[in-house]
Amino acid sequence: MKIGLKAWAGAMAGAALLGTVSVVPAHAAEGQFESYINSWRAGNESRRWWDNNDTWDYTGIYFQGCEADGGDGFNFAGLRLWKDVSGAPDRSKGTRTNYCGWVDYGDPDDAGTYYFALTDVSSGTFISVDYVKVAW
Ligand SMILES: [Ca+2]
Repeated sequence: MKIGLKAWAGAMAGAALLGTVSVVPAHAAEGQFESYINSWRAGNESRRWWDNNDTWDYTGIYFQGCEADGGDGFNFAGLRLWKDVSGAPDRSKGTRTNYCGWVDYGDPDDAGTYYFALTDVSSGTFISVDYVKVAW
């Protein structure tokens, strides 16, 4: 009986760890950078990054410490992932709604230069984010 309880406790600890991983990938992704956002409005674009597609890592964007100038404060931000294609229209890799946390776009499985753009501000016109982490 004691062995059974220990096994259960171990399984719960594992579940708790998995819960943490699903919020922010804890393992080393193929690449990542940390930044912040100061007074962005819809249409603003992030810095570019190169994804060599060496791994199956999801591309994700993490926000922490979010503010908006609307009366309701920060509700959410629409974020579109783009592949920068020279000499042709950039390729959309999907839009996600970030509620001041982690959003992911799966694995683009497509080497190239990427960036994200703010498509929608739910409250007001400008948003600021104290801590931004992008991983791919
Ligand atoms: Ca990949």
